[in-house]
Amino acid sequence: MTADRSPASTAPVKEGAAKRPRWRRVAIAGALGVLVLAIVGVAAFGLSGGFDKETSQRVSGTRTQVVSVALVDAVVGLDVTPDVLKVVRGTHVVLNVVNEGDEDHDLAVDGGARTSTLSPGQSERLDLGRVVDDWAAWCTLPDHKLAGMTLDIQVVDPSAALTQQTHAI
Ligand SMILES: [Cu+2]
Repeated sequence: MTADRSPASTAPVKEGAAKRPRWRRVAIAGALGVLVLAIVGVAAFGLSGGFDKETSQRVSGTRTQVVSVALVDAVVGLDVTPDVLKVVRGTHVVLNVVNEGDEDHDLAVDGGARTSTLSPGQSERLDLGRVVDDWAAWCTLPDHKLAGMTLDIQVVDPSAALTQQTHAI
């Protein structure tokens, strides 16, 4: 009983009382740190397009090139895959537009062909003819373009390496 009243036993109580605010400061700092990391993480995630990867595809050839274009919404968010289609000047391109999403989408080429509104699973081909100009294409459903449902069609000139490749074939 007397041992409990000794200074030695009261000292840890004081120490504990002094430690409490420090523990709280550490906890608050830790929580803030986690919050900052979470915000930075979400921002980076958003800037990088979420789960979506910026995909680019290049097509060329003397014959008509059929390019699969996926309209997606689940998991990755509203997107068109590929995001960028590089077409070697003069290549005849047909887009095989497939709605792989869970809601209606379409694809309209600026001043050109456009698909009808496609239900999930539906597809439609768009014949772009011989591509000699850059074109933008997007989903015309409300806010879908803004949310990232765009396809950039860029005309590129054949590189030496590609010409070699064509000769090899
Ligand atoms: Cu859409």
